Amino acid sequence: MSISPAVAVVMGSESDREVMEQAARTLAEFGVPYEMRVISAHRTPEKAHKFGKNAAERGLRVIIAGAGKAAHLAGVLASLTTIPVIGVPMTTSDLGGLDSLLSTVQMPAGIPVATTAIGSAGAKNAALLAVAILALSDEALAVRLRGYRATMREQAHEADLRVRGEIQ
Ligand code: RP5
Repeated sequence: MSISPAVAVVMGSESDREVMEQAARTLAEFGVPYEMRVISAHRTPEKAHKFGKNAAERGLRVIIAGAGKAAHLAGVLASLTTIPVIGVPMTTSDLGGLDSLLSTVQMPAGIPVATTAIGSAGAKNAALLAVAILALSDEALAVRLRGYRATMREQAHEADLRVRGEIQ
């Protein structure tokens, strides 16, 4: 029996896949069941509508939506569900992702989209934010998240010692 996904990692195009894999890898690291989908707000609007409408009853708890350029995917999905939507703006060749960032972050009042940094760092942080949301009602996951932060803190401390020449 397959475990039903708690998080959906949705992207507007397969060209977003490499970046959005970063979100998927991070969710996998934390043992969070997820699904990956290519759903476009403008190329497959009916599919986007159906996906957003059915998200909650399918048991999804968080949607991560990555898109580029006129990046309305996260906003469209957020308009169709009350589960939290995290938008990841893709880097673009013409405008460096500023187009995606503004399209994702500038939601008018009423329908929120939690927007991350542009590109891979944003995809990773979207997954970590999804983990933090799920960890509110999952103590085992909260313990893993605290462990992740502790490891990061330790690595940063070691880097400090290295640049100060105190360790190799
Ligand atoms: C958006 O347009 C996608 O999210 C992608 O980032 C961008 C370009 O898509 P392709 O033309 O590469 O399919 O819908």
